Amino acid sequence: LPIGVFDSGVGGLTVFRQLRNMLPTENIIYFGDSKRNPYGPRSEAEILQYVDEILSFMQDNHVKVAVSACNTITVLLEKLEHTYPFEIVGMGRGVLSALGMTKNNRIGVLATETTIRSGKHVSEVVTRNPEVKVFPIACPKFASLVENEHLDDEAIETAAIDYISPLKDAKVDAVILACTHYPMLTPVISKIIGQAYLVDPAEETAITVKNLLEKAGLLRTNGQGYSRLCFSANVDKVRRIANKIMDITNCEFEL
Ligand code: DGN
Repeated sequence: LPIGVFDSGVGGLTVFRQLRNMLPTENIIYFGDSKRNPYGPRSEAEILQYVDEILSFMQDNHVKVAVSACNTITVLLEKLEHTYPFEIVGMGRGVLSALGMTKNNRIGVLATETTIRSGKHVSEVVTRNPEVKVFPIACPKFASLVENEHLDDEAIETAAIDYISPLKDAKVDAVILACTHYPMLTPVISKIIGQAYLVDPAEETAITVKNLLEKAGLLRTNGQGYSRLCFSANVDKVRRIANKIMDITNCEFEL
């Protein structure tokens, strides 16, 4: 049985690539809602309806676990009304990594508006260590720019300067990339902010999935994993973006 991975678009590919590195024998089915993204500015009710549709698709494909490779969806998961015959793993928050890396107790969080509004990253940091000062920044333009292939050009740099400069001024030395699109922007973000450590929560999320499957006795232990990457629109564009950020052998892209 495959692992299901889903996002509003291409962002979840940064989680997919971690899962594939960590679990190369697993089959993975990915769904990206490229027709209806970005989800960030949409209402909660709308996002929840789309997520239910995606999870039904995952159920039809008999996944053994589904991974919400999207922070915006993850903060809403507890509000889902329907239940499914598999566990749904949300994005890790990256808080322990950030706390482990910061030396000056100043941490930045970059995410969509919905994720920032939820306040979850800030409250987890402060609960764990009240001494730390957190600087949350919503980056409404980032996900759409990435979906439109602006990974390393002037358009993304202009947007990034607006969002990242306040973090540089605040002298944060660790930044949580709390939207799965953002690890694709690591070079641009680093260029603006300088030395700060960038946390990609995809790694801890992949570890959670691995532990869960191991415990349930559901790990596939041999063979070469095969991946199907399904998108609701723009498959050619998506394949180009995927090809920029990872090795796409053994991946089939479909509409
Ligand atoms: N990649 C999504 C996230 O991690 O929040 C955001 C995508 C979007 O629809 N804005």
